[in-house]
Amino acid sequence: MSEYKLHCFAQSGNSYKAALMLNLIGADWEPVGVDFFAGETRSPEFRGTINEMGEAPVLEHKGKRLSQSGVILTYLSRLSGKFKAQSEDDELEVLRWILFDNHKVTNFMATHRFMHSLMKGANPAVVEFLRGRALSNLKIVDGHLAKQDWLVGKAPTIADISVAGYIYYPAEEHGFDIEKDFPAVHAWRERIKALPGWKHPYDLMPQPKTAPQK
Ligand SMILES: N[C@@H](CCC(=O)N[C@@H](CS)C(=O)NCC(=O)O)C(=O)O
Repeated sequence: MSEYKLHCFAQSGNSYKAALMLNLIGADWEPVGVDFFAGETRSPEFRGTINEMGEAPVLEHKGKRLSQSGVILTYLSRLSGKFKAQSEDDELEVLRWILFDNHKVTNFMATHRFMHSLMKGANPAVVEFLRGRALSNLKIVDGHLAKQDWLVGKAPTIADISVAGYIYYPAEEHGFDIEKDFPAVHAWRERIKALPGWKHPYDLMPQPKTAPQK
């Protein structure tokens, strides 16, 4: 039996943050597939036994069950000593970027991608609004990364892993030309890709039993 179990599914960039971290630190882990498109995260069973918040990822380790990718990343970084901030000030910076990621970068990129390419019948005005929000937040990240190689300090941290959750999915899914419109984000995602243990989300996590509707 593996040391860590991660409840996740291939299309989930939030799950990817945790899966990628597990792979980058060389952890002994296995995925437990979540049938998201069949509504598993909304089921009473999932909410009652796996995560009351109704979300993937969920990490199981030594009797603990953790959700929220930022919490999982922090936990794995503490245990492994890897991808940590190098000072107390940088620790706050890491937290600042993880919160910004959850609220602004991932939130809008993921919701836009879902409505743009993974569900049927989305309202075009809503999709356009989400696209604008995602673009303006990516621009902020691009501006920061034009000045430095990593989001915080001089080495990769869990802040980078968090913000990178959705940037490796195919362009036709998220709808952005990252290489052309966000060159600093593109160069940074190539740096992350070069880290030992990096894998694409579709090679790291299981496809749900039920396919997206679109
Ligand atoms: N802030 C959470 C977000 C998790 C999240 O939204 N997960 C999505 C999949 S990417 C989910 O499970 N959504 C379930 C639902 O909306 O029913 C995290 O970082 O873990």
